[in-house]
Amino acid sequence: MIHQSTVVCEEMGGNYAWEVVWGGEGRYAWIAIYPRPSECPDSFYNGGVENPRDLEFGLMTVSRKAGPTTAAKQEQGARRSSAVLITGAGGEVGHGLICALHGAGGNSIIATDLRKLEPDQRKMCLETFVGDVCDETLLDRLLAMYEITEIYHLAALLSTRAEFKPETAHAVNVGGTLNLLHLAAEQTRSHGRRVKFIFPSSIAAYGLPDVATKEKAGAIREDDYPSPTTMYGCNKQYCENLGRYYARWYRQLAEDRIADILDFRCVRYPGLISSETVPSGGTSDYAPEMIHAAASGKPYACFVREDARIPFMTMPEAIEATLKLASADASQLTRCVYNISSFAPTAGEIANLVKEYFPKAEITFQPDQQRQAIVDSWPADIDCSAAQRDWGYKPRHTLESAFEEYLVPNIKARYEPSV
Ligand code: AKB
Repeated sequence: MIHQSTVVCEEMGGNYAWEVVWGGEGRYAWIAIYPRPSECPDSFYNGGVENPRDLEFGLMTVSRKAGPTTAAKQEQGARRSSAVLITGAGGEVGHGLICALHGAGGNSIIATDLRKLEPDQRKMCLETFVGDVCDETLLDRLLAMYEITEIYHLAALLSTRAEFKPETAHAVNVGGTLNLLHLAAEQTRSHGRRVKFIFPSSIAAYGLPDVATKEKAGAIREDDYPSPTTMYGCNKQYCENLGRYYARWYRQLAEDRIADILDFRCVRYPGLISSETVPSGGTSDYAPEMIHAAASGKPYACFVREDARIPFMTMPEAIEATLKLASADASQLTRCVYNISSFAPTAGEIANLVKEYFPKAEITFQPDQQRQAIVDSWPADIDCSAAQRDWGYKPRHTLESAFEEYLVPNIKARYEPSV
């Protein structure tokens, strides 16, 4: 039996066409709510009502209730295919993650980004969506078609870019994450399997007050120095807490609360260096920029001092570690947030190695005081012992082996004309 009319949905703040799907269990029914009647997909359940007769009166108010009936669940499951969602998939990490998940087989990937993904990336996905994580209609469209079991929420404005548009950064970095956490929780509620939410945080979540403290602190632990000085860092720090809240305490006073509704796991990335892609918008970008400039025969003016030190790792290591955390046994995880990093060189040490491999490299140091101050507020090194203990994280490279085995061969192949 199908009804169509208009309801005001409290949590979605507007008028929507609706359809009733009888769950077949006494007075319980599911309603489906769509943005516009013309866009009604086949299956899109948003909530339940205890007395379906109430729905026969056209304009009314509903709010989300307990999980779907068995019959509704079966009907829904039969119509939507399950998928892993990657947001911000067009960025550096997304690029590597799509390849790795696709390569591992068995993953149906759906991906979103502000821009259309490259054709080779699109081929590895079941479907790709161009749009903003702040756009709830986009997220609703995804849910109309897919049952999401795992989310890698990568979309973010990085530390340098965020300082030019802090409010926009907040809207994307926090608002977008909130949307995705809500989506994940509602997915668990709808299909009954706890959604895994993998969130990349950053060393930007730390804030050391001055260079002397930074030097003295050495390798710091996850809970040390939690007062970031950048909008991006504040956003990451807060979203780590939001993730923890959704995982453990979401709607803690509601009668129909589902305990531990999300499986939220987070890594704090150091600066990342890829041989495939050149980053933009970050403050740790000087390391990859220096190497790519040298390989492509361009001079490079480094925007931090020679003695500036922060932790780094290669992109393949970051992807490998992210997937390792994602597949770790939940019972072994003693925390939500983990440091990971492989080496912690100064900018001068990176430049010296670049010059060994590319003797013609022209590298100068022309520090930008503001960007330098951001790097000075980030730790010189981080302690990864929690990740090692709980899920077996192990760095693969030293700075030297990263150059010798990964960066130099791949970057040379990328920039040197093939003969
Ligand atoms: C940035 O520089 O903003 C990022 C980061 C360290 O998270 N690469």
